[in-house]
Amino acid sequence: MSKYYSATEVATREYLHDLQSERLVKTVRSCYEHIPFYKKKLDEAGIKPEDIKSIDDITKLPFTIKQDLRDNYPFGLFAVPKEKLVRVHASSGTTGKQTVVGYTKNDIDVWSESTARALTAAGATRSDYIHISYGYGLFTGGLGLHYGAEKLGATAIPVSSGNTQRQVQILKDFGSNVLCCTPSYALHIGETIRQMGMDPKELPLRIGIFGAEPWSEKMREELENSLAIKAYDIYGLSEIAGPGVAYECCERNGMHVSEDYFYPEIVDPDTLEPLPDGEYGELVFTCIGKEALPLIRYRTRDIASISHEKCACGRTLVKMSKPKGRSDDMLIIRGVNVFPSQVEHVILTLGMEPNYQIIVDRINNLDTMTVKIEMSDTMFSDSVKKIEDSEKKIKAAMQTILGVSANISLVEPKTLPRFEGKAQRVIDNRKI
Ligand code: DLL
Repeated sequence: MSKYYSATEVATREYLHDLQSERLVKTVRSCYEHIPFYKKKLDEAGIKPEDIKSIDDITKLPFTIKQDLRDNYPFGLFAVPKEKLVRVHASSGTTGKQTVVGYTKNDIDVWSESTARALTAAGATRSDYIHISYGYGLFTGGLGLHYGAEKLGATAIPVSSGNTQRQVQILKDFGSNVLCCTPSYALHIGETIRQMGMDPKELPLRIGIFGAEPWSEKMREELENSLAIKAYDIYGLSEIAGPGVAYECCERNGMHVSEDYFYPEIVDPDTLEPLPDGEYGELVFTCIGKEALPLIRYRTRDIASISHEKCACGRTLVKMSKPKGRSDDMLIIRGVNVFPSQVEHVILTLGMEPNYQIIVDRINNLDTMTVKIEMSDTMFSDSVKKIEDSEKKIKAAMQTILGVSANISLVEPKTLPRFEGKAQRVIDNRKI
């Protein structure tokens, strides 16, 4: 059995360049002819579809932002008539209107191929049972992985999220080999397995495919120990397709982007100028193989870098780093930029439990950050003095690594919320 799902994953860079060029030309023409929003935008920028001759011309094109989808809510950016749509999804979003995305039959094929690539890259095969605990519904996680599992020829187990004890029972009884869910939910599943008196090593589970929210390398160790598996990252966003836009291979040092369908760029979030390989900036995608919603230079707000370095797995597709956060999730505490993922890194490096919450306030015009961290059962039985010493140690590490001081509060085991979908780790009271 091949360790690649499709030949394009190992195609030459020249082949990819030609394919991307051909697809970009076609996409821009379609956007201009079928989407009034893009016709207006290109006219205003003084660009005609004929000006785009190859993928190298992409930087001539204007950007698209989430507000554009909201302004054209719900179906205003679709390039195809309603009859050609076979599915819609929507992103939850914490503020404002939902963003609605649509797919033709071909779009579903493209997307399923991307998730089938992700599953294969993580080592799943058609003889595996794939337990999918991402939510099914308007969220793209559940159905995205589901179609990929079926396309691969594996057996999809569409459990969706919730009722964690039942999830564990199914993992055991059905003998699931691959678990797909958010990393925070995976932690909760691990905890529940032990609470139910089982040993994760006795389950046939080998692979975890975790995404939809940022997670650190330290969290990977935590998850691999907790569930006795190998954990792989998967990235995606509904506006571009859903999960599978990028995925980790056996090397697990970056995610291959399905750039034959989703062309990535990194730009400086302030100047919008393209940044070279290795530099962190805002990730931007252009859909070059999609019919219903072919977004041009969509600004994801995710902060990442890309690299064209040769990957030992043999795939030639460009790799993106784990996103270190979103430009809109970045906290500015007394002028210092702090990403929740850095806080997570400090906590896990010091061997603390992976359940934490960050609370930001403004008291007397001064920003304050409190990090609540759950203690393990053993730590909870320590003396007050020992617990206070640990708080001091974490506080000092936060100061050194983040460059800003934080109040640390160690709380009783199992008192912080658990999450079934995306974790909400930050409570920013300054916005209220
Ligand atoms: O979260 C799609 C998805 C489902 C991806 C299942 C992976 C697995 P949205 O709800 O539109 O779509 O949210 C997209 O989630 O812009 C990132 O900020 C974040 N995100 C997704 N995957 C990752 C990841 C789905 N692996 C937004 N690491 C994106 C970090 C991620 N952040």
